[in-house]
Amino acid sequence: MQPAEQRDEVEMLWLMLLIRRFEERASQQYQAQKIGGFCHLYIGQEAVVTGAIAATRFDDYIITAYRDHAHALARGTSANACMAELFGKDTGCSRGLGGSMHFFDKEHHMYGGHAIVAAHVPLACGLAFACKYRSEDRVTLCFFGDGAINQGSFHEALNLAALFKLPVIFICENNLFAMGTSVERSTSLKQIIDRAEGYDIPSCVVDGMNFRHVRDTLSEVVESIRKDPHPAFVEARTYRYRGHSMSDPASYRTKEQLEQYRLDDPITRLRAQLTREGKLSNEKFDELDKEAKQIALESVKFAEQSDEPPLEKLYDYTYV
Ligand SMILES: Cc1ncc(C[n+]2csc(CCOP(=O)(O)OP(=O)(O)O)c2C)c(N)n1
Repeated sequence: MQPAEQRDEVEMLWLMLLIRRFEERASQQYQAQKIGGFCHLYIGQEAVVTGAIAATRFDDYIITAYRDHAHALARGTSANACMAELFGKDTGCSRGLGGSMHFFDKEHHMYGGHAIVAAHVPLACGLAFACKYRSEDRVTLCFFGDGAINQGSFHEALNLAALFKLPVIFICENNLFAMGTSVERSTSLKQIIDRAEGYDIPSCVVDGMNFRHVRDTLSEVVESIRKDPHPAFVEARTYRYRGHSMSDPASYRTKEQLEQYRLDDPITRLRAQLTREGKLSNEKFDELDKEAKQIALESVKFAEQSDEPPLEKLYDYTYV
């Protein structure tokens, strides 16, 4: 268990690189038809999950929607177990039975990976309720997209979280689109955080392209929750560079908008900050990037060489 302040920023930059290089490889393998089903990439949004992880302890719970590769990697699930899951192999973090949208790793307190929009928000309340019931000072981080905030389960969950004063942080990763629908077309509010105000839940907005801003803001939120359990809501303004999923050409947005966000890239930004402060040389950056690329490449080899789940296990995790 490492408190946030002790997490080295260079280590967190490396984590962002690992996430990016892993997903670039995943994209390549998807195109080569090694990965079946859906595959949603997080590229562009890396500062949100890494900032949140840097603000919390290892034993805090984390739960998210289907854009989940980064959350597992950030939490410490190995790239091998993640890539093997994408390949549907027995060595995957969900034993090859979950695929891209259902990463799960109890050992690292990562509770999924959920495909149904907003269905995991009440589950986050369950995790937080368990912590409060057991008098543990753990915080639950619940990530979801802007598309989730108009779902019934989201509202029911926020209401209960407020009533029961649950130690949960609802983190809306607002990447401006829910599939091809822009947030202005789907949400009646001008300010997403007003959703939280409706339930008397304190809220704030963070620059989701800026690792330090996410980490520092969330650190304060986490500290206040540990002292006195209560829910909080954070809107992280971010952007995904790729389409909604691998099969989406993203024709609903302009090239100019994409380029504008690329200029604000979270990896480039943290690299520049660290370089300016004399904490990172170009050589060190290249070394970190090379290592991240190597881990991603080796994860593909690992996944290729792993066995598929045996046929007799097909119904092992099926609930009727
Ligand atoms: C209840 C439900 N309705 C519809 C879908 C189909 N669907 C999959 S992703 C998605 C958009 C969600 O967008 P958002 O929550 O903003 O997350 P993002 O993809 O931007 O990360 C929809 C409508 C679903 N999975 N679940």
